[in-house]
Amino acid sequence: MSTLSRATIAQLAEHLENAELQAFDVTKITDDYPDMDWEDAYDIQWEIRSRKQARGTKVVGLKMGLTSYEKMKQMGVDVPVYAFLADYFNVPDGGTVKTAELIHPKVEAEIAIITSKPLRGPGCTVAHVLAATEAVLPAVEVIDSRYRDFKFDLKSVVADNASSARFVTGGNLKRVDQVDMKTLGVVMEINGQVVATGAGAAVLGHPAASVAMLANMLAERGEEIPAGTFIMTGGITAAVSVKAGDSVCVRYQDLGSISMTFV
Ligand code: 0L1
Ligand code: MG
Repeated sequence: MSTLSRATIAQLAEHLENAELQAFDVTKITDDYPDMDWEDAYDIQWEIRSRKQARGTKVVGLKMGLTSYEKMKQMGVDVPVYAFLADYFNVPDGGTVKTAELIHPKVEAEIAIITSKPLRGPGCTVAHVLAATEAVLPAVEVIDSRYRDFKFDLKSVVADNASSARFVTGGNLKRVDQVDMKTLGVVMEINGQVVATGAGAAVLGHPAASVAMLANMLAERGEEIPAGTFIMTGGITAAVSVKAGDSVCVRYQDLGSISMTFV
């Protein structure tokens, strides 16, 4: 049940989207709207999505966030969230990320999938996800909360499209039966130094569990995951801050590597 009026949802969506587009930080929106609920938070996120689509931006995928215990501990929260990926978030592998367009970027190593069939909850399980996975591929997310010093609560994060900002994908695409997503290892390097390591199981025990949760969360709004959807399943490690001049390379067991430079 929503608590905010349509006008307030529209105004908060504009406020947060402006912060994203113009790279300025804001205070968490629950400071002004302490009674807002989960439906309000997702209503604001979906309104941001509609604003972008009305301007011709394409939605090119979905993501889950806060799916690893390390990440939940880092941010002091305890429930995963979902968000959408816009076409202009995508940076080519080996490309540059412009820090002037961002506030305080951090990078996360993730495993992504592409679905072959629609997935609809409630009751979507790892088994359904594995049977509907066309391909597994690596992805690195650049998150950039619009909230000052990454100080937020979960509802504020959801409204802010779960800090989505940029992502890079590439590497080697594998069929689901060619990789074990659970034991798949990743090594993140910044300027040649290893800064984080992990395995797919960090993501809710299995990255496919994250996709199942996404289908079940979307079902609460009567939505499904369409066939052919690119989905980033969530950071395997805690997020690592980056600055202009940094080179990031993430090496994935069986899936190759992904790199980018921050300028
Ligand atoms: O992709 C993510 O895990 C982002 C979650 C949002 C919270 C954050 O900014 O860390
Ligand atoms: Mg992420």
